[in-house]
Amino acid sequence: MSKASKRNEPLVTHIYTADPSAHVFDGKIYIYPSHDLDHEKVSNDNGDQYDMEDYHILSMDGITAECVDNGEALHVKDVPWATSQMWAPDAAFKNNTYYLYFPARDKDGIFRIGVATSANPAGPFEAQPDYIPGSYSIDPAVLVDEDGRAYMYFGGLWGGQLEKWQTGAFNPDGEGPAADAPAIGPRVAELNEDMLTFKAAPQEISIVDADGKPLTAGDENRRYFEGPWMHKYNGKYYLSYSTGSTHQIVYAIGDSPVGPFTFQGTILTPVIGWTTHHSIVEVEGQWYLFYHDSSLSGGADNKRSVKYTELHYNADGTIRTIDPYNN
Ligand code: FUB
Repeated sequence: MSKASKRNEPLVTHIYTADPSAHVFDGKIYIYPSHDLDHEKVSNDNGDQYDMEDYHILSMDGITAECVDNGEALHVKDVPWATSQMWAPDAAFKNNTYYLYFPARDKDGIFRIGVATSANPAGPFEAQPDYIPGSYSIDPAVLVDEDGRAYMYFGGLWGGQLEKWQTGAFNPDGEGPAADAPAIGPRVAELNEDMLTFKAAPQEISIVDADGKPLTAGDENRRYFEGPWMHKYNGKYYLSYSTGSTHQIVYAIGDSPVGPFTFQGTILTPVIGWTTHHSIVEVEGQWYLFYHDSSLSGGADNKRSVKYTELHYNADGTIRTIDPYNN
């Protein structure tokens, strides 16, 4: 007998899942999560505890339908350039092909972003022999815009190594800016028609306050940390992301897919566990937030579970803040 999926409850309980990127492909909901392993690893600011090896893609025939685990879709051993830490992925559809984008450490321990392809949204996926040239850091999220142009948003501080790329080259000793200096922004790169390569070097995105001033590195309640997501609503571009150390999902709005974006407010208040990561998708006219927390594992940071809840806009296009334990 199939089990109905419910708001704010783990979508699957037989494995731990995190970092959900949800899409509707061919009328069905597909969720591309990280697959947290049920093992003990040293926990530190470098993210060594997130020692994932493969991806399992989840799918649902409708928002209340049973959530199905489609099995292993890609394993690190089948990615020629990658060695470890298969972190938050995303997927896109174009050229009659499904593309799975994922970060992992290369042979030098540097995070890069790879692509794997499939004719089936649930996989299995076949990895390209090398990572995307010019890619770095973590947490890719891809928007295929209404005009067919595709953009990848990515980047993460601390374990995600974004501080080490401020000059455009990898500096293993790179540190974040001073608290009163502009914060490091996420990156955006337009993808070529092949969806496998960048059109040009990634650009840093500017996130500004209501007065047009860049958010500062010390403004930890608002500045970018990791986990970007891009969606469009009423012709505007909504960039949402995690603030990491202050554990919120927040958002900023812009008129162009590459920004600048003006900070708006909080979408999701802190969840159980250190990380918070999300995606936003419209299913049959209703918007949903997919997110994760560590409730199922009793709070273990590296054993998370994917959930969803409804997301609502106000008449002015702002998003109503969600308290995941009281909605
Ligand atoms: O799952 C590993 C990392 O934790 C992700 O890449 C981050 O966004 C955070 O959720």
